[in-house]
Amino acid sequence: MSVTSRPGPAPPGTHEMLPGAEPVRLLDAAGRWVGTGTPPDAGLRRELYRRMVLGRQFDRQATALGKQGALAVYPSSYGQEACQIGATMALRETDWLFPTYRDSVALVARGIDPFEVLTLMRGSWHCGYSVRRHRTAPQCTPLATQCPHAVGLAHAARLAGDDLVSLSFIGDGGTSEGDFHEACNFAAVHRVPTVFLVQNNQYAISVPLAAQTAAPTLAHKAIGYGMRAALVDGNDALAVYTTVTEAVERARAGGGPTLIEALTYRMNPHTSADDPIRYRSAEEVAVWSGRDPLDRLAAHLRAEGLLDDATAAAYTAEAEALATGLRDRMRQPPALDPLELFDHVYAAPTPQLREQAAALAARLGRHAS
Ligand SMILES: Cc1ncc(C[n+]2csc(CCOP(=O)(O)OP(=O)(O)O)c2C)c(N)n1
Ligand SMILES: [Mg+2]
Repeated sequence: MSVTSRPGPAPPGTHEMLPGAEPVRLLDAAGRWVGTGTPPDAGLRRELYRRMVLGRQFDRQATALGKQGALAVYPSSYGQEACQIGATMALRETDWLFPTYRDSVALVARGIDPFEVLTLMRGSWHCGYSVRRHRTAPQCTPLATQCPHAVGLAHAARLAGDDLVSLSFIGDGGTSEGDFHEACNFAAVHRVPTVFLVQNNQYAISVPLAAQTAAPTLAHKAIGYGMRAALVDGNDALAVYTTVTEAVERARAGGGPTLIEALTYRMNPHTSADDPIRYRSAEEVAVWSGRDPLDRLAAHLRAEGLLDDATAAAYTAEAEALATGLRDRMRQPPALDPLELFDHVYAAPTPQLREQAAALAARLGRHAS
């Protein structure tokens, strides 16, 4: 079937391929509803907040475990909870999520066991959870490689008649990669039911956005591919949830992909191995700590009578129990066999890999398999 003859909603007009002049914002800095329509369902807003409280505590605990040496590395989600959880909650269970190393909190919000989420960070070659059961790909460390995977899976599913949408997370730095370009182009040409969510946290390790792109915003890149664009306040959980939901449901209805840029900030170092004092100012960090996504949603819920002290205390207690349980289970060192590193690289190992495996085995005082 030719691309142009495909049935379904009309392709986007040029104006829809450009982001608005201002990011979509539904809650102002004090948490007041400033949207034009009605806010999402009250139960959903509360659940969003609950998962953000759990996510933040998970992130705190994982950061501490990283400092204690229980994790090889941990890239924190602190400050990006509205992006990760708002977007994840816009998906159905049957949809697929393609996360990066940054997105552990999204995985917890998706219902994956927090202990399993950290398996990769403990040095295992396996991501720890069942990818198929959770419809969540392993967290990708090679930048942007998750994007063609997400596009390919959604394209194949549509050809097979399966009703699903894929969502890939990507960082601002990742948008400079060839894989991102190829994924966007293919998705737009074939009107693949997929959504790209760029978490623009302003830095790619020490590289600021201004050194990453000359585009007015990352969302402007959408027009180059012919897909819809949206720019959203990434610290406004309701704005992220609503924008991603619209994009996901449009993709499901045959309306093609959307590129969403969420403006946010990484409050912690890039990973436990980074020193951000060398490349960003305390003043800048202070400005963003005044824009905390949990504080904003909590203020909104309290003003609307959707959150009282008892409920807030129950969420905190649940989050602390999650962290304690995680810490306890982390006491056991992971059962890792360094030689497994070579097992799944190719179906038939190359001579070079066999040589490397033999060298490692010799160092370990063992025979290579
Ligand atoms: C293909 C590739 N090149 C380089 C790296 C090294 N690297 C790891 S994280 C990172 C920065 C990515 O920044 P961004 O996409 O903005 O994501 P963030 O870490 O800010 O969430 C780089 C360059 C990598 N992992 N993969
Ligand atoms: Mg970044």
